This record gives sequence, structure tokens and C-alpha cells, in this order.
Amino acid sequence: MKDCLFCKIVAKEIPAEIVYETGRTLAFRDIDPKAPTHVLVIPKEHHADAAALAEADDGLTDEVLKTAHAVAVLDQVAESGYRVVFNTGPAAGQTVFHTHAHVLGGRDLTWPPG
Ligand code: DGP
Repeated sequence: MKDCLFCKIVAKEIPAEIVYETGRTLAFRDIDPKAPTHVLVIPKEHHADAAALAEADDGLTDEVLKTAHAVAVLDQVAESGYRVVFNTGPAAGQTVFHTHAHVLGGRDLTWPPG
């Protein structure tokens, strides 16, 4: 989608540190990491948020979650534990409206989040 930051990363118009890729998903490091592992997993096709992705689902939500787990394994945080977060909507802190799963790990994560 024109003017979507993450669509531009998919199109390689904006650089990103890509850590994993499948046919329909892309994983790249967050520009402002909040943990030693902080990777964003996105569907390559544009869906504004997790609700839109779930409603359109044709297996793509599964693939995003499987990619999130693959990233955790690659970054060696799967055994110790990691968090997968979809900020969905402005009140949840979503700022980029191309849905993305934050994969966070590599330190003890507190609960509840702020
Ligand atoms: P959220 O607040 O849940 O919408 O998270 C958006 C995340 O996107 C935030 O943690 C920072 C990250 N981000 C924003 N712009 C860029 C960018 O140009 N490159 C990368 N790699 N991450 C970005």
C-alpha cells in the first residue's frame, strides 16, 4: 500500500535488518529495541491491524505466529521465554498501521506491561 512504512520495507524501498522471511511474512529488527531481542513480524500483504488480519485470515495469522516462533528460536530466546505482542489500535499504543507482532526476549519481562 502506498505510503505504508512497512509495505516499503517489504518492497525493499526502506532498509531494515531482516532476520527471517517466508513466502508471506517478513521479520526484521525494531528500530528502537525494548529488549535484547526485539523483532517485528509482519504479513507481507497489507492489513492495518491484528483484527483486520484475523478477519481476512486464510492461514496468514498462523504463518505470522510460526514466524514469530522461528525468530525466537533463531535468536535463542525460545527456551528461556519470550513475548509476542500485537498492539492493536491507538489506545494499545499502535503507531504503525500495518499489523506487526513484536517478538521480545533476552531479558526478564515484567507484567503487566505499561
Ligand atoms: P507499534 O507502536 O506497536 O505500532 O510499533 C511500531 C514499531 O515499529 C516501533 O516499536 C518502532 C518500529 N519502527 C518504526 N519505524 C521503523 C522503521 O523504519 N524501521 C524499523 N525497523 N522499525 C520501525
